[in-house]
Amino acid sequence: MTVESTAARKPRRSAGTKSTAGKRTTATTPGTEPELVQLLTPEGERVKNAEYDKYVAGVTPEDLRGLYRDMVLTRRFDAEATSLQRQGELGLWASLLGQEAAQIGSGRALRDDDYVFPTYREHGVAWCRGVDPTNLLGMFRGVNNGGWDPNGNNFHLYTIVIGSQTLHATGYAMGVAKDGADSAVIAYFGDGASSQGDVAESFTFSAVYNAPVVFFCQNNQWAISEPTEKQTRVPLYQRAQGYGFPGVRVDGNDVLACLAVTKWALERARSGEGPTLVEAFTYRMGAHTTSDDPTRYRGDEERLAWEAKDPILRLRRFLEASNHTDERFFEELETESEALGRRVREAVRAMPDPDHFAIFENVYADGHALVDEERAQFAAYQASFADEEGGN
Ligand SMILES: Cc1ncc(C[n+]2csc(CCOP(=O)(O)OP(=O)(O)O)c2C)c(N)n1
Ligand SMILES: [Mg+2]
Repeated sequence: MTVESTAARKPRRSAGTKSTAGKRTTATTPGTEPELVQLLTPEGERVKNAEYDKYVAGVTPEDLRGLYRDMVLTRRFDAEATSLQRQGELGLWASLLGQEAAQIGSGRALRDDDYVFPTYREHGVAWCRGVDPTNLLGMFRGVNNGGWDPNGNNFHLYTIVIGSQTLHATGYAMGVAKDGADSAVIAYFGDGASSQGDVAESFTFSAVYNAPVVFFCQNNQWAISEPTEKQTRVPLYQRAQGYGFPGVRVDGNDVLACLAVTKWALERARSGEGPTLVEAFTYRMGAHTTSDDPTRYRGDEERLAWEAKDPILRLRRFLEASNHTDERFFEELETESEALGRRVREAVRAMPDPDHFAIFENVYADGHALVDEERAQFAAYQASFADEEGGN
């Protein structure tokens, strides 16, 4: 399976809108628009796809309800986290609003023994891996140094240094191959990260060493205030061609298509066919983080156009149209959502402040003179507040 040479330079907004139901989708012909794997239209209609249908052939109505539940609960958790930041309970929050299908579809394609290297926005994938959501909030509250044991759920700690986790994933995948295991590794990153040297290096290494890794790029159209056209002159998935592995663009707001394409890519990895680049074409519906104000650099029409392609709405339409569910399911889910919101809210407020000196204990195994000096300086700084209070 190959990706042919680059497509014409199209304006960003026209790209990625053309569905390829029933057609071979991984190749593009020069001069044509980038193609997009889609199994569910925004209206919730199931479209056939000769290449990818088989990867979701075993999906039952119960599985579909499960995917819907995952997306709804993830969105509810995310909204609660945004509110908690606004109430001063978290230092910062990076919302995944709009990216639920990309994360739940790819997250549910994974096996337990696969290993995930996320960015800082993969709350939906963390959910699929069984990481307790309150652990994510502890990190954004600044009361833990990461929040979970990466090996507990094969879900690495969040990485803020843009793109660096693709190298960690590649090295890990090379190790998996050396061990002779048939697990796969998946690295999440953004459209902005695709410009980083680390990502280019991981593409080269993974291709040359045939590493069992899936590069899952959520192209949410923005890297803080920079649009995707500032990152690339070709559709991102076509970058893979230059490295010698396949790339595919999937509708990132279609949970079924994300599930199918990721399963395909993981199977390639498991069977020794090496890396794959998946570009999930989606949209960051909220701010970059709670420190950002997107009204400074983008207009409402764009957001409204993407709201019409909402990932949760389209699956709901499909579930209703195919009689796979009833009103009770939605009501119960609403109750469950509210309970989740309450649980994380209470958990965050009850989190104890960490011991301020603990951070000095984890720098070197056997201590270090410089760290001792810094600890002493910090102790004096803290003591200065006590003096002030005493003096007043
Ligand atoms: C190496 C590095 N450079 C810059 C930053 C600052 N920074 C944080 S997020 C971000 C944009 C990332 O955009 P993208 O990769 O598209 O991911 P998204 O936030 O859209 O999910 C930047 C530049 C950083 N964290 N690390
Ligand atoms: Mg982005």
